[in-house]
Order: sequence, then structure tokens, then C-alpha cells
Amino acid sequence: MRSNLSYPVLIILLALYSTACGPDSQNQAVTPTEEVSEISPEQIDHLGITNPDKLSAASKRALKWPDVGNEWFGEFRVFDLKGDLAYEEGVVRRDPSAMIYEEGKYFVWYSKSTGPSQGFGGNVEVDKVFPWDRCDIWYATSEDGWTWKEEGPAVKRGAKGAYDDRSVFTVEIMAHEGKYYLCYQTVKSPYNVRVKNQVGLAWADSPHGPWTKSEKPILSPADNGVWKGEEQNRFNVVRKGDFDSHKVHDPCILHYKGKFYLYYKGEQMGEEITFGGRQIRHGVAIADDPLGPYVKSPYNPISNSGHEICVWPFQGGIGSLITTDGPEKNTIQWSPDGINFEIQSVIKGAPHAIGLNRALADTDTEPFKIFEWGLTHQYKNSDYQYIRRFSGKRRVNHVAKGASAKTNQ
Ligand code: AAL
Repeated sequence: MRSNLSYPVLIILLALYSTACGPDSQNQAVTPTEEVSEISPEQIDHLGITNPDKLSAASKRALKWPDVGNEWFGEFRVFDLKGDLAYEEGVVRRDPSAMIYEEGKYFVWYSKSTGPSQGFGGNVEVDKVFPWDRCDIWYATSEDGWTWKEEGPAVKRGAKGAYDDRSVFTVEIMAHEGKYYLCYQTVKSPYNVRVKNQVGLAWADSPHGPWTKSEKPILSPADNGVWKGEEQNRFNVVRKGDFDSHKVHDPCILHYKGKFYLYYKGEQMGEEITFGGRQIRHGVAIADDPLGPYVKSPYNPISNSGHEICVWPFQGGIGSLITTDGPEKNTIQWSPDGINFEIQSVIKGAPHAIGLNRALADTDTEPFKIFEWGLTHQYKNSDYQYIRRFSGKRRVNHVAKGASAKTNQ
């Protein structure tokens, strides 16, 4: 039976516990030294705890959960697009940017390449190693977000010898004070396993371009990792270095608190598989001017999980969708300052490589509004990916078939 008593301070000391009871005691949970304080009768009732004197490790964690409701909890559905962005055999279209709305149309930018990829087994000088290798950045427009017209290339690979001569891909758009900024990944040839990836920037006065490219990358990997041996093996390291010592990926610039926050995904030399999957973390670099210089935050990494960057301003802070890799994958997080993110909800799994709809109205009113609809990509197979549309909805109840949502929640 549940107790109605208040439990002002319950201190659980593993040291005390292990000497008193031993770790194999049947009635005690084995937990690290931990303090649980101020358990209210409401919390005990809400969490369904049987006996507050005997808290399992799971109940102790539950007692530390933030006091959030289901505002950040929701589900996604994905649909095919029409027109030029419908699946096209032999063509890769992937990693859509956010959408902006100009001239009565939605605009999106994306990576485009053709033909299958051969991987790293052959001659990387001539092969296409990944679907995102040998890409240029293209753009498309749509009046309704369903039927799209491909307008042509926006940013092409650089001339031989340039830092972006091999591929430009995984782009994001920022519209700011009448100007347009595309930030994107770059690779210089040869695209081998140990190649470093950087971030480039291009700007224009119109979403149709013409685009001026930065002469140098605006972001590069940390240079404090050390490869071991000469073999093209990214797991062999003398020292791994920072979370972004190998690659800086998935850049996305937000105008925030009068500055420009460039969020990105880091890949580390000597990446490991952890209990949450690949060791992937996000970082941020901040500039006073959209063209940079971008200075990496000393608080990096700012996530311990994730993959493609999906960030948006929300109620004075920044929201972030964390997918694919790491112990906190499939969570939506929020930070009051763009740096210190906390989990707000755990979701079933969201579409990957989301291109948010920056034109949606009232996205500050409730957290899931930003996911009303947007773009994503999907793998047809390992060679070909195509762009699709998602819609997301906050979820507030779980209703049995035939029952009413009012009576069966
Ligand atoms: C994506 C992104 C980056 C990677 C590749 C293409 O999911 O993280 O863009 O480089 O895969």
C-alpha cells in the first residue's frame, strides 16, 4: 500500500548499504551512491511507487526526471513528394535543408549526385565512395510543399585543388536581413577513409543566387587527434582528440541572441561503438557576423548523442532533435542558452535528416508546432536516397480501438 507520509530527505549511500547489506541482498537495489531528496506524496502516487523506503534504481531515476508533461511528445508520418522531387531512378537527392518561403513559394536546397557508389574498395580517385560523394548543391521550389520544381544547381564543387573540389553536400539555409546564407559540408579529393571534412559557406542577395563561396572553410575538425600507422583505417589512433577531430558535418546556422550559432555534428578519429551505438556528438561555434569567424564553444560537445542537426529557436532557447546514434537518440532536447540541453521527451524515432519548415507560424506557442510539416530523406537502397515530406503531431492520449479518447486515455 502506498504511504501518504511525506519523505523530507532520503539519503541512500551505497557505501553504507554495501557494508550493511552486501550487494547480493535480495531486497535492495544495487545502485551507485545517490541522494534522493524531498519525495512528495504526489510524486509517489504519480510514479506508482509501492514503498518509498525501498526505491529501485529505476524509481530513483524516475524521481530525478524533470517535471514536464507531454508537450514535447509526438509522432511522425512520412509521404511521397510529387514533381521533380519524386523518386527518380539513378539519382541521389538527400539531406534537404530547411525550407524558407519567398516569392509565394517554398525553397529547399539539397545534395544531388547520380549513379551508384562503389565504396572504398576500389580506386577512390575515380570512384564515387558514398551517395554524398561527387555531389553539388541543387535547389527546388514549390507552391504547396507537395509538388516541386527543380530549379538547378546553387553551389557547385570547387576547381581542382580547392578545399571543396570533391563534394559539396548536406546544406542548410539561413535568411537574415535580406541576405541568404548556405552552409554545407565539403570534401577535398581524394575521398579516402581518413579524409577530413570541413564546412563551407556561400551567400547571395536572392535565394536564386548567384552564390559567392567562402575562399576558405568556415569550420574545420579539431587537429588534436593522431592517426596510428599509414593504413586508411579510421579506428587506428594513437590519440583520438576532440569529439570533432575527424569530421565536422551537418552545419546549421541560427541567428540567436544577436550572434550566429553554427551547430554541427562532430565525428572523432578512432570512433567507437558504445552502449548507445556510434560515438556521435554535436558542437556549436559562434560568430558575431554570419560570415564568421566561427569560434568553437569551450563547452563542446553540447550533446552526447545524435546525428543530423535539427535545431530551432523556441521560447528564448534552442530546441534540438537528437536521432540515430548514442544513448540519448530519439529524444527532443531544449536548452535555455543554446548550449546546455536537457531531454524534454523520448519519441519513437523521427524522420532522419529533417529539413525544418522555417516558414511555419506560431512555432513559439507549443513545442511540437515546428514539426507540423517539413522535409526528410529516405533510403530507397544504399545507393539512392530521395526527399520526402513528414508531418508531426503532438500525442496526448493512447486510445484502445473503438474507445473514445475522452474515456480511454
Ligand atoms: C548524413 C550526414 C552527413 C554525412 C552523410 C551525408 O547523415 O550526417 O551528410 O556526411 O550522412
